[in-house]
Amino acid sequence: METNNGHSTYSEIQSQPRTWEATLSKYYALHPDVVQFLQDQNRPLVFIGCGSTYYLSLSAAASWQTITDSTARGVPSSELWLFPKLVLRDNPRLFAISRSGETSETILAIDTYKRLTNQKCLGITCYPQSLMAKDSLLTLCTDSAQEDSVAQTRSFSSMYLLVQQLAGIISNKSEFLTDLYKTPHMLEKLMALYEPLIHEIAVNPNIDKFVFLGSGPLFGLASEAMLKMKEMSLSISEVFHFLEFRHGPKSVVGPGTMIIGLVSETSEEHELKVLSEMRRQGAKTLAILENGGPLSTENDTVIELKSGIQELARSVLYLPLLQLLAYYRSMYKGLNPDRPENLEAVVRI
Ligand code: F1P
Repeated sequence: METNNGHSTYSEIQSQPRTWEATLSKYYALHPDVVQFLQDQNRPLVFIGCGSTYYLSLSAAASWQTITDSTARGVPSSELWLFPKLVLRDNPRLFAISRSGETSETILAIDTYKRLTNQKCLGITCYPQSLMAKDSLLTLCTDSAQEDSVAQTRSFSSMYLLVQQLAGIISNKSEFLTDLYKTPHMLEKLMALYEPLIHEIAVNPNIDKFVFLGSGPLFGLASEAMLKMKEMSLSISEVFHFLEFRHGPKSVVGPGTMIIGLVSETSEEHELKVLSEMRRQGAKTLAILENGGPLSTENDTVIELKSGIQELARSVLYLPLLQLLAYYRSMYKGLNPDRPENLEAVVRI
C-alpha cells in the first residue's frame, strides 16, 4: 500500500538551500531597535529555547561569542523561570528562540524576564502571529522556514543561520557574511553527492544505536542530530562532547554502534583519535569534516564538506545530511517521520 509517510519531512529537508537564501536575504538591514539591543555588548546574551531550540541556543551562543567577541550562553527556557537567580544573576540580555512561538516554557521565561528585569528581549520564530511575536518583543521572523512536520529541520537551520548573520552584521564581519551567503549553494552540492551514502548507513540492519559527537560550536548541532534520530526514527541515539566519550560512555560501544563525528577544524586531531579508538573497539564510524587527511582514513566512512569557507560559517552544513539520516532510518523502520509517535509540535503546560 502506498503511503505519504515522510513526504513533508523529506521536502522540508531538501528545500533548505532555498529557505536559507530566503532567510539570509530578509534581514540585510536591521531595525534600529534590534541593532541597539544587539550592540549593548557590556551585558551577556542568554539564548533560550526548548528541545531543538535549546540545542540551537547552545550553538547560537557559541557562535555569537566567537563572532562578536562578547559573552553569550545557551540555557533551556525552563531554567529561567524555575531558577531565575541562576540565569539572571549577571543582568543578561535575553534572546528567545522558538519555531512555533507558542511553547509554554519559553513564553513563561519571557514573561518572567520582563517582570523581574523590566527589559525587552529579542525573539526569533517562524510564526509572526504567535504568542511570542505578540508579547511586545523585538521579533525576527524566519517565515519561509515554517513546517508541516513535527520534527524541526529547515526551521532549525534557518534560525541558526539568522543568528550567525546577526552576529556578523553587528560586528561588521564582512568576510564571514560573504562565506555565510555561500552555504545554500554548497548544501545543494553536498546533498546531491552524499544522499546515497547516507541512505546506505540508514538502512544498515547491523546498526542498533547511534552516537553523535561534537565539540565547541558543533556540540549543539550534534545534539540536534541526536534528537532528530530519536524523534523521527525512535532509535537509541546519544550525544557527547568528543573527548567526554572516553570518560565512561565508550563502555557501551560494540559492533552495532554507529558513531558519527562532527569533526571541527580547530580540534580535528584530538577528535579523529577518539573515532579511531572507537573503531578499534568495534564501532562503525563516520567522520564529517572539511577535508579528509591521513587520520580520517581510519574511519569506515568520511564525508568531506570541502567548503573552503571559514570554520564557523560552514557549521550549518553538517546538519541537513544528518536530518536525512534520521528520515531514512525512520522510513526503513516503517515509521512516519512527519508524525513521530508520542510527540507534538508544541508542548503546552
Ligand atoms: C520546541 C520543541 C521541538 C520538539 C517538539 C516539541 O518547539 O521542543 O523542538 O521537536 O516538537 O517542541 P519550539 O518552541 O521551537 O516551537
